[in-house]
Amino acid sequence: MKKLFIANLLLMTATLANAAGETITVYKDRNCGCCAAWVDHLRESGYQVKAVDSEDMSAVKKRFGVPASLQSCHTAVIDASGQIIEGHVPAAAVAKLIATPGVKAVAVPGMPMNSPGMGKMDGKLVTVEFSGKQFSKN
Ligand SMILES: [Cu+2]
Repeated sequence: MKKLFIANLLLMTATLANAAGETITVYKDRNCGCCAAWVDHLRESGYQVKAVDSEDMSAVKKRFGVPASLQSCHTAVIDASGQIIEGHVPAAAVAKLIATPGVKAVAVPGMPMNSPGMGKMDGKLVTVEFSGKQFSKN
């Protein structure tokens, strides 16, 4: 029993350490203030972020296959896994995504005021998979 507990603890520590070291590339318009605020949120949460200013965000969304109904301001890619993050997805949902390799892409559509980079979180922010299925609530 105790052994199992320690094994779980080690696994958790490894997962957290992994998440913290992860590099994420964020594509955004240079004039997008809430995109920059989301980049800060990721950095504060321990991610390495490479922010790339793009002149043509609709081309970026096309390239990564973001469904029109789920689009937001910025589009990001977890470098190691190629998983895609559309919009103001909270760091907790990003960590869950990294821990769930079977899910290829998640989104917070639009620019909800209860999302990081937009406003104060209230525990009701829903992150969805590109299929539309709920992935996380933060
Ligand atoms: Cu935004």
